[in-house]
Amino acid sequence: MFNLILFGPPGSGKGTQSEKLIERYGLKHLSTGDLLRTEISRQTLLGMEARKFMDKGQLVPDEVVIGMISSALDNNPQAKGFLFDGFPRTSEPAKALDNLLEMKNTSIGVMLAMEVSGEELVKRLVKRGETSGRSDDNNEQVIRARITEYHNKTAAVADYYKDFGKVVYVKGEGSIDEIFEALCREIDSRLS
Ligand code: B4P
Repeated sequence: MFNLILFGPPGSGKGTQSEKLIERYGLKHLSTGDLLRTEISRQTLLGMEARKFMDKGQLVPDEVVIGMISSALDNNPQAKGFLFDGFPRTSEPAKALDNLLEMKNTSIGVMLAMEVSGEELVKRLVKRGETSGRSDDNNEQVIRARITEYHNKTAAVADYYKDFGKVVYVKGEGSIDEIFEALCREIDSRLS
């Protein structure tokens, strides 16, 4: 089993690259953003609670996302590996994820961290907001709050994996295909 984390600030291209990576490597895609948006569209209690945070550009509480990921792992016993997109975003879920994977006799193979400048992130998300219908994309103040939240709370998650020698930084600016090939080179060097 090969598990990887695609890491980076909001708008760095995690969702975009995940779609291509799961196709090439046959991994199961677990995007906490997508899982939360599904809960919101179904108007579940979890979704209603999550929405209060997401609409302000804040992170959803740890226990909510840990519970969601735990169920997703249990619901996919046949997976060849998992691609975690947008999870973990704080250190507590990072430790919880390690424990959950250990129970399945597996672990994180690599964290691929995409680096994109702040102004490019805002530009991409404002543009996506013109068509996405996402309430967290259609207001520049909320977009900037998400980026601040990333620097204050999420960026440190890379330090946690750095201690295990598992972090690789990849430039997240350039064409989608160029970035994809750079990510694949890193994965291939760990699979061979
Ligand atoms: P997410 O859904 O995870 O999404 P994201 O960070 O906004 O975007 P992503 O990096 O996937 O960018 P994308 O490929 O779409 O999070 C949304 C919210 O959910 C969070 O703010 C938080 O509230 C909550 N949440 C999610 N997970 C959580 C967790 N674990 N814990 C707590 N809360 C959580 O790309 C963005 C745009 O750029 C697209 O329009 C794309 O077309 C464009 N783009 C991509 N690559 C490009 C390139 N190379 N050049 C130009 N444009 C590019």
